[in-house]
Amino acid sequence: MLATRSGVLPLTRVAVMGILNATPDSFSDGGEHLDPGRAAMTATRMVAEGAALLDVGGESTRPGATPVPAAEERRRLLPVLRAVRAAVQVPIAVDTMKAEVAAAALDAGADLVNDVSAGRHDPALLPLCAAARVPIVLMHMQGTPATMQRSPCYTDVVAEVRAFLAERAAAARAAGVSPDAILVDPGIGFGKTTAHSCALLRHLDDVAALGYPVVVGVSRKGFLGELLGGRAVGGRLFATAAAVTLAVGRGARVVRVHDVGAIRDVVTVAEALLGNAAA
Ligand code: PMM
Repeated sequence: MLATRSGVLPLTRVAVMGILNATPDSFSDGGEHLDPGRAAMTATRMVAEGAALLDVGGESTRPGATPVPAAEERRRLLPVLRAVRAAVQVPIAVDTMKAEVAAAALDAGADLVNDVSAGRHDPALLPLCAAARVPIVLMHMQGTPATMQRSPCYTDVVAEVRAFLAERAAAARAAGVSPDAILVDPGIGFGKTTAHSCALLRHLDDVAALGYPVVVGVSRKGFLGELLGGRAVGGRLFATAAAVTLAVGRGARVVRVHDVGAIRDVVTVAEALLGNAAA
């Protein structure tokens, strides 16, 4: 169960998190949602299609992306966030590594923080989440978005990601974040080869065994394109569906996706096949 200011997500069923990037350069929806009115329309559609929560970000973390100053991130994010907040009632996560941006987003109506650096980029972020009593997603990444895909290297990717997430969850708790307010994410594609991403999905149950709800983001990602011989971003929906099905089978509780309607169906059927009680 995940308690937020905009309501409780039981997480007895897998929650679909709809992605809204208020960025000019995200790898798959870059530029689409910089306009607040358009973003609000997309948010409304995603909720109608079954999104239990949304993820709004103002800084692209695609491989090779250059960092965005906090002022620019706020300038992109806040008008979109306010419009989305006015349009929908589901919990909204703010996808940021910066405490300053997260604080402004929480003021503008965000309910939780999604930090791809797991609190390492900005030491003020975990204390902020603790003080504001908001949940946080802690994601694994090797390196930084600018460099992470140059030469990802692990001895045992599953054990290392799991140990990292355990350490970051302990850091969050030490900063005062409630254990019930922590989610973990193996960071598919963040400093990982295709083989690393596949191994993490295959052994996602090892990550789930940490005891925190697991968030997984596979939607339209590069490893799926590589598995399909270099398929472009727009042709990766069925690949996303396959990866989501496996992730649900291995214990994911939240799936972060662009194509909410299609993936909501995928999750519903996957849960029924698995015999998940509430499906
Ligand atoms: N992936 C992206 C951005 N933020 N956050 C979490 N928790 N997990 C992810 O896998 C993740 C993320 C990059 O994908 P996008 O450009 O489609 O947003």
